[in-house]
Amino acid sequence: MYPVYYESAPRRDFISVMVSKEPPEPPSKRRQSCRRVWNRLSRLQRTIICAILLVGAMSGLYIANGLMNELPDDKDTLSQRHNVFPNDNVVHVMDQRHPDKDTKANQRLHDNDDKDGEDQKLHFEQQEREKKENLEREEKAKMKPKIADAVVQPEVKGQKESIVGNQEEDEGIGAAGGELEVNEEKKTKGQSQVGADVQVQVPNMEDGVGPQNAQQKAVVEAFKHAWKGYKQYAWGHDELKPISKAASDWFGLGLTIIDSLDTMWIMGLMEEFEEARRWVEKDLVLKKNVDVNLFETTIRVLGGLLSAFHLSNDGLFLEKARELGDRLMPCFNSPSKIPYSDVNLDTGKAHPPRWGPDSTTSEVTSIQLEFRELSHQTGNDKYKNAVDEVMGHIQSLPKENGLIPIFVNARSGQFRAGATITVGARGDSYYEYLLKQWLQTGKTEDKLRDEYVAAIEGMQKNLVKSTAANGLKFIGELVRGSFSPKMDHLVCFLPGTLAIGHHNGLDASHLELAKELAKTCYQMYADMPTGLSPEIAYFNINNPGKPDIEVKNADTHNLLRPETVESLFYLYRLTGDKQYRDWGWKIFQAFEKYTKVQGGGYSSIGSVKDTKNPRFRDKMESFFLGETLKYLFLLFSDDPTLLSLDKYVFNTEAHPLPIWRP
Ligand code: DMJ
Repeated sequence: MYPVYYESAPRRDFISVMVSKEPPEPPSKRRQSCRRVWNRLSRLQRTIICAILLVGAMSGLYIANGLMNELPDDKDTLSQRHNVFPNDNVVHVMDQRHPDKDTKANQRLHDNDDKDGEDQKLHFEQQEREKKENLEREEKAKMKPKIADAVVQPEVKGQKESIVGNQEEDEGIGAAGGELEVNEEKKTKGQSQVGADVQVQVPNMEDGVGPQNAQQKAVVEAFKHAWKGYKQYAWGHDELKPISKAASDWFGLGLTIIDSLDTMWIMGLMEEFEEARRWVEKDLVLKKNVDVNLFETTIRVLGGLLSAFHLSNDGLFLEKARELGDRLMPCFNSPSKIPYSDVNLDTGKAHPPRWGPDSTTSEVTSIQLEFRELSHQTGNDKYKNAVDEVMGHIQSLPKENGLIPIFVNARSGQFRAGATITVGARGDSYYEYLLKQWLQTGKTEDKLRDEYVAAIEGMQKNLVKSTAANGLKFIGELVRGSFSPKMDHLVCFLPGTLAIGHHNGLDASHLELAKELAKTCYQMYADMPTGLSPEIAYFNINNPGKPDIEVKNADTHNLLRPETVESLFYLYRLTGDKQYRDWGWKIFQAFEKYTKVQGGGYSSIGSVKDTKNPRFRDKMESFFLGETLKYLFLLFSDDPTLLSLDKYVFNTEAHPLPIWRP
C-alpha cells in the first residue's frame, strides 16, 4: 500500500506529509523498517522501483545542466553592452538615452530569483525566444529604423571617444584675444577616426519616415523641386537664385545643403541626403577667410550639423560641428562677454556689426541650445559656459515686465536705451529660447521658465491688443515707449511656442493666446489676394468700419518664411484640431501657385497683393527647405512619435535637438 501511495503522490506532497503531519521516527528505527519493507517486496517490484529512481536521477541531471547553460546569457548581454561602450563616459551618455534599458534587464534577472525550476525553464525558454526576436529586430532596425528610434537610440560607434579628444588641447582653439589659433596637428588627431567607420542608418518609408499620405507626398515633391533647382544651378553655394538660375553666397558655407540635411532625412530622401553628406565631408571648408554672423551660422549650420548627427548617427557631422563651434568661439571674447555679432572664420577676428555698435538681443540669446548641445555631445563645457554666461548677464539686466529692448552693447553689456521692444525682428527668439532652454535640460532651470512666464505676462499686459472690426488678437510693439499696432510675420512663431509651454505645464491662458494668435497669423495669409502673408502687417484697433489688416507698400513681400506653418504644426500636434492642417494646406497651395519657379526652385516674391504679377525676387532662402517645408511635412504627419515633442526641442531654424534627461 505505502509504496503505491508514494509513487502516485506528487513529490512535494509526500515531503510535506512526512515533515508536517507525522512526527519523524528516530533514524535507526526508520532505517530498519525501510529494510523490512524492501525485503518483503518481490523481485519485479524492486526492479520497477530501481528503474523509477534511475529515470528520476537522470531527469534531475538533465534539468540542472539546462540551467547551467541558460544562466550566463544575461550576463553576456550586459557585458556585451559594456564592450560596445567600453568608455565610462560613453556608457553614461548612452544610459541617459536608454533610461529603461538597464532597468528592464535588471528586472529580468531579478525576476528569475523568485522562480522554481520549472518556471525558470519556461522563463528561460521565453527569454531565448525574446533574445532571438530582439536580434532579428535589431538587424532589421539597422536597415530601416523608425525615425523616433533612430534619433532616440543612436548607437554611437566609437565617434564619441574621438570627438571628445583632449580638453586641454581644445582650449587652444579659438582662445586668446579673439584670434583663432588652430593647431592643425592637434585637430587632425581629434578628427582622425571620425566618419571613417560610419554606418548611416536608413529610415523606413513605411514606418513613420517618408511621406505617409497625399499631402506629405505633395510636400516632398515640393522639396524635390526646390532641391532640383539648387542642385542644378547653385550646388555648394549658400542659396539658389531661381529666376536667374544662378547661385548666391552669404557666408559661403553651403547653407542650403546644411539647412536641408535633417529635412531630407525626415522625408526619407536618402539619395539626396547621401549626396549632401558627401559634400559636407569633401567640400565644406570651415577655415575660410570670411566674416560670418554668429547667430545665423549657429542656428543654420551648427544646428543643422548637430541635428543631422542625431538623426544619422554619423560622427562626421559632430566633428564638423565641433570645428565650427571652435571657430565661432572668439565672438565671446568681448569685455562684457555679450558676444560680438560677427567673426572671421579663418583669423578669428570678432567685431560688432558693420552697420552699428550693438549686437542684436535675440541673436546673442538664441545660440544657447546649439552651444549647450555641442558641449553635451563633445564633453567639453567651454561652449556651454560661454553661452550660459551670456544668459546670466542678460538675466541680470533690468527689464520692463520681462520684455527686452532689441539691442545690447558687447563692450558695455548694457541694453541700448530707448530701443524698440518687439516680439518680431531682433526680439523674437529671445522669448523662444527662454522656454526651449528650460525644456532642453529637462525642465531643471526654473529661472528660465520664470523669465519666460514673466515675459508672456508682460506681452499680455503691454503688447496684446485686438482689432476693432473682428477682434483679431495680435502682438504690437513698443517704439520709444509708445504702442505701435505693427506685427512682423516673424511674430507668428509665438503661437507654437506658447502651445509647447502649455503642453509642459504652463498656464491654460498660454494655449488660449496661442489659438487666437494662430488665427490672426492665418488671417494674414487668407486676407491677401495671393493667399500669402506679407512680411509686416498693421492692425486696425480704432475703426470698426475698416479692415482688420493693413499692409504698407514697403511690406508686401513674402520671403517663404516658416513661422506660421511652424505654429500650425505645434497646434495640430498638441490639440489634434484639423483646422490647423486645413490652414496649412491652403498656405502650401498658395506657395505652390505663386512662388514655384519652372525648372526648379521657389522664389520669394515682392507683392502678396498682386496675383497677376507677384514679382519674383529671385531668392530661395535656405530656411524654405530647412524650416517651411519641414514644418509642413510634420503638420501633415499622423504620427505623434515622429520627432516627439517630449523628446526633441527644435531650434529656431527647425533643427531638432534631443531633450536631455535630468
Ligand atoms: C530663420 O532663419 C529663423 O527662423 C529665425 O529665427 C528667424 N528668421 C528665419 C525665418 O524666417
